[in-house]
Amino acid sequence: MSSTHGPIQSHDYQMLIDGHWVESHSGRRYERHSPAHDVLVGTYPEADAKDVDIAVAVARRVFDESDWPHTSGAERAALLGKVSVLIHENAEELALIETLESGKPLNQARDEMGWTCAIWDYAATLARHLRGDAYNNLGPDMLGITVREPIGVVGLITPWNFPLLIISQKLPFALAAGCTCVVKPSELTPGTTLRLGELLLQAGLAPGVVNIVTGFGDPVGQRLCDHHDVDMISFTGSTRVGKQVVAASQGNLKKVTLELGGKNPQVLFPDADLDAALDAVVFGVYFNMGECCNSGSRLLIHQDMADKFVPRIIEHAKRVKVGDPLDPATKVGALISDAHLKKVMGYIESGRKSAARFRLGGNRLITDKGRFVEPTIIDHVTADMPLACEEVFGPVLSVIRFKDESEAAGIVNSTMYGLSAAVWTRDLDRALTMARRIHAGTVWINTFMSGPQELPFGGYRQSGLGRELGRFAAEEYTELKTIQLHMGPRTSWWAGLPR
Ligand code: TXE
Repeated sequence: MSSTHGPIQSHDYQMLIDGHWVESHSGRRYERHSPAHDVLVGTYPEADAKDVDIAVAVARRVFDESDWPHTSGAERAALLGKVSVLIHENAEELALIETLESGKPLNQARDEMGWTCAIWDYAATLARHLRGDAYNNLGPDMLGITVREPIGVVGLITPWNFPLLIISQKLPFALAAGCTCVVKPSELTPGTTLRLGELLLQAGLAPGVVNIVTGFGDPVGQRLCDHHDVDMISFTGSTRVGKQVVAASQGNLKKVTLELGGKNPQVLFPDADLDAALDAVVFGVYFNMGECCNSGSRLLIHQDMADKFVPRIIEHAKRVKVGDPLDPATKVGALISDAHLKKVMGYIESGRKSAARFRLGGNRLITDKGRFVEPTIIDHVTADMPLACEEVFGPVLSVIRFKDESEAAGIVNSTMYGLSAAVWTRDLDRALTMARRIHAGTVWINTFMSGPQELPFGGYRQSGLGRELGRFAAEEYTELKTIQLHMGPRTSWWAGLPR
């Protein structure tokens, strides 16, 4: 098949274990077809538990026996910086792989490459600043020191919606800390993670520090989570699987960090800059086809403005071009898979059976290939409906009306999630009061989904555990050790006891 971008080519990948590109031990492979074009775009080794065991054994040996965990922060920073340069140099190829495997617009994938480089650069700065502390206030004969040590072997499990960006929210920080890693990308989108493996070796990373195993959630991800030689799992994906990861971690009480789903509201008051809010509402819900943990899938709008403002949103949303992700004008590409399309359409159908009103879209686009859903706006959704409290992960906006701040805060906090939210108002008191009442890891005021690397990211409640990015991001991958130094004669245990 050919497209506006030329013929689409498939690539046969191998997995990375101990610096070698290998097949799975069974020799089995699986295929990926572009969800937008229905053509073969990649084949990959289909690993199982035995392949995971081999990769973990390598990561364990390299952590326990090699120099890697003891390299200086400066050396690790230099390596991370080189990787950033290599991602930049290969950005066009990486963006194309992402688009073909995921269905996301190519122009957006190109932007993501820039954001990815910025994360690797930021992690490089943290590598040089990881440090402990000293306690000089423990009395004349005692000095206390704390040191940060890499936690050990880390399993990194990633989803399909932002394959390279999400592994880059984990891997450079684990490397900054001196860990060794076994990476398991989503079975749907492993291409850029495997290409990243090549770039890591090209940048000079020692064999076995990063190993990449391709295959399905169970057995590959499951085995990684069960494994007693893995010291930590960092997982991004569904809340359902996040809970399985926590359950599996009990075997050896490994550390777990989780970045899970969200049902993120944008709360709109009449005094807001409405032009800015309009753009952010449409961007917030349709960006990456709505397949985004931060997707602004709920619009909470003040009842006094709803009847006038919702039609403006509809007009704006009608301009969002849906279709071939290789077309530079496309803003909404294909959904990731048939199963996911079914899930999204299921939520849309649940809306049709309710008292909610469809204002835009609500259908699968009729195309001869691919899986596309119209930008959809459903009005008069109420807080009890699945459309108001469950993660649709598609281009579907649920509009909920509220009468005052208290009611808005109650609706915002009424789901099991707590990832992010936005508040739109020019009233500073109202903005800060709302920001403090909202149970979410990030609250944007008068903007949406902006994420500088300096700011931590993660969820309250069932949206996750722990934080990514920010100045503590590398510390997540460390243990804190206390060292106590005693000076001079030590008081004997026997002193003062009757003889
Ligand atoms: O996620 P899964 P899926 C949400 C979104 C979406 C839903 C399902 O609502 O519709 O999750 O998506 C691996 N042990 N998010 O099915 O299954 C799997 O192979 C260990 C939100 O893709 O959670 C993949 O690598 N790992 C999210 C990763 O987990 C297992 C992004 C995520 O897959 C496993 C994606 C197991 N037992 C979906 N089973 C976000 N936070 O952005 C699967 N995996």
